[in-house]
Amino acid sequence: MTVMNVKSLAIHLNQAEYEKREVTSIQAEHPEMTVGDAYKIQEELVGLKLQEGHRIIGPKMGLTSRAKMKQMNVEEPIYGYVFDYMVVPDKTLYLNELIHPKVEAEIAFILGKDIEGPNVTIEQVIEATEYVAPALEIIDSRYKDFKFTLPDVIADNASSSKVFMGSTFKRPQELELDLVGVTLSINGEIKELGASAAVLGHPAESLVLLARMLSRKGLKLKAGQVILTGGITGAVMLSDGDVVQAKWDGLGSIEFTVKK
Ligand code: OOG
Ligand code: MG
Repeated sequence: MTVMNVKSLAIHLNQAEYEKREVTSIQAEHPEMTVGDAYKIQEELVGLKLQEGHRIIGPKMGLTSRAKMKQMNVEEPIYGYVFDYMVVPDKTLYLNELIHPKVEAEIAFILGKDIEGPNVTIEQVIEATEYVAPALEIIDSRYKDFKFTLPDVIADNASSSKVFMGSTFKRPQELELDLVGVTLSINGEIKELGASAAVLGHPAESLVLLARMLSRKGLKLKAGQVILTGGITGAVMLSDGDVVQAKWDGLGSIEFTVKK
């Protein structure tokens, strides 16, 4: 894939996000696109957003649980970036700002120290983590019908769209971090449930893997970043009027309403 292709595809995906417009699979038009090309497109897209004045909250991991891999038909964890403008300040999600949003329950890590290198351990991740907190991620793939290949979804910033942060912050040592039960309900009915071990056996493992992936590019996880570790269960499609509530054992709950 040429440098020109990489630049124009990043602009294409960025515009699709801002115009809330579905696009066709890039892979379908560029069968040659590799995972490496896709991360180059993502990097370019992140650069565009930074130029526009947006700030990175942190990188995020995606497709870290079997439930997510199965649902999306993609077999490999990926990363993307969450920006300041994606954080929802109140308790309402507006559909007119989105294409076809889904919600997923996650555990966020807030770092007190940098994490760097290909061989960090879970213990080092926990030691570098100031707090863990619950988060509901809203993913909104820019691709038609939410269908994509692995390179497609990487190029599209791992479907990043919005985030609701919870208000319960715990020190990582205060919880059995792999045994956090979670339920995700819509209009009072449980749609998905699971335990945090669904994320690579332990959600801190998600940061181990992220640090490894970033280290290949000479990058690291930085103190102050808020890092989403990936959906514990499958994601749930949202419609007008939905009242969404998720509960995490030991980490409180998050609730929001979906409006047109
Ligand atoms: C890709 C993003 C996945 C997660 O937590 O697994 C993700 C997608 O499913 O569209 O954010
Ligand atoms: Mg996610």
